[in-house]
Amino acid sequence: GASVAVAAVDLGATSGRVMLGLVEDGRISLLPAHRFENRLEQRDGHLSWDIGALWAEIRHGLAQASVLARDQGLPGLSSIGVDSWAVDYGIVGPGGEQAGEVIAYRDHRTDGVADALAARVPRERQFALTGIAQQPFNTLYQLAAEDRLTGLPAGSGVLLVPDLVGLLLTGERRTERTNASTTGALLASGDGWASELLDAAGVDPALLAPLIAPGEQLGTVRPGLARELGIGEVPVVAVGSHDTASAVLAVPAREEDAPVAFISSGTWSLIGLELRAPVLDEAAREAGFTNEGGVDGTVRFLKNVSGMWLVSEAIRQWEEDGARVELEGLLAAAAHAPADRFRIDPTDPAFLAPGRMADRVRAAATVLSGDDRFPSTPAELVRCILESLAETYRDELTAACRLARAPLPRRLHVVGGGSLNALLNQLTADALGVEVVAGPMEATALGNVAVQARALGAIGQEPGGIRAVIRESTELEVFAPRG
Ligand code: LRH
Repeated sequence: GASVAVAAVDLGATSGRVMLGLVEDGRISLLPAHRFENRLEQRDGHLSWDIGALWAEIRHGLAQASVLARDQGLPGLSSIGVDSWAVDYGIVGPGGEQAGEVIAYRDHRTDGVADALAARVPRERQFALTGIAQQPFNTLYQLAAEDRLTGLPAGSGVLLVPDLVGLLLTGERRTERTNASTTGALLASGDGWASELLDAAGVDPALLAPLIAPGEQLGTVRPGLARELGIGEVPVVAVGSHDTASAVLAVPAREEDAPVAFISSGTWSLIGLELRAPVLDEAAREAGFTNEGGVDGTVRFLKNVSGMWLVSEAIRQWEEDGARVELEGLLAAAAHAPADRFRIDPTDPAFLAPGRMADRVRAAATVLSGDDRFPSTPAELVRCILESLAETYRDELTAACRLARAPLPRRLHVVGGGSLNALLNQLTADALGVEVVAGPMEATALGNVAVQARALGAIGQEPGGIRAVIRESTELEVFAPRG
């Protein structure tokens, strides 16, 4: 039997899952305990997440994971870790009760806020302090747009989504470091908050919970909840609670591949390099790069590119209009659509908001060749999106290497759900002229499990130890550049 079993709760923008991770003989296997949908909803006048519904799914998933662990002949779960998409937060009252909706980062409330804040703290200064790209949805700008912080009772707080789940599980309040970096208010050194920025945004630092690092124990599952779920008072361990931090930890690279080039491909495509130190110069800021905090003090120097969001939102439009569309068929058709006819810029913030995405992509497309004025069929539109993504990957990875003064890597690792997109992988290999290594697709859950397993002693502490286990645990597909 396996030596330890842990549960990874992984919440994405379109779906969530609770996975059972079994760790034995230097390998991890993942068993899905529960999968569920997640979606943006208009609530109280804002695009929001249904945290109540997610919490119900998480509870169900943890109970299931514990049953699965016992089915494997194990005593139950040895620990639990939680990750989710970055930047969003909930407000909690003194007793830990949720105060109002968790507003989603694609909501319009931050329109113009980054510019207003830049009038108080120049953009150059913000970047020099934090190393974080000034995207409209950074927590700092969401907090600056927040009208619910004044008049809160003493003892209230603000918690990022995975930390909010951690509070619900344990009653403890902490801010996990990797996700804290995405707020745009953490010092690039990681040594605490940039109080100058919190001041400028009108945020009382007392609202923020103390930091916790991946591998540290947050607490244990509250007794009443443990009984309800039948899981025991299991430890909850901080992991790379930013999904991208967990995903990049699970890139199956070798130590000698440094700096590791990656795309974490999901709703977003996060493309860049894993570095030892941030790149804080003006050229990096001007190019729109960010320095996110990783597990074990690594830095992800990357660019946010709209990824499968463009495709999934276009599909949502076609379905609203009564068509029946399914991704696999669409990709097969796109593979046969004529090449190099249309382009868009998938880094354009105009694609941030939801709604009528097929129309918006069509209107934004520039014509490279052919007589058509815009992509007309779904296959042409998807081909336009994927070719544009591949070209953007080439440009952004090249830029990342130039800015970090690193050579172009010999291979590019693509992890996450988007790594299943063979057409995109091949287009990427062709555009870059380097090998694309695809997988694992459940990188985020694997990274989450791996940090817990290491904290439990089931994975060694040596550098590269986690990645060696990941390489043993996954099947990869390699795409060689053509032409
Ligand atoms: C991906 C992700 C990404 C962030 C965005 C808000 O899920 O966490 O790293 O930039 O969501």
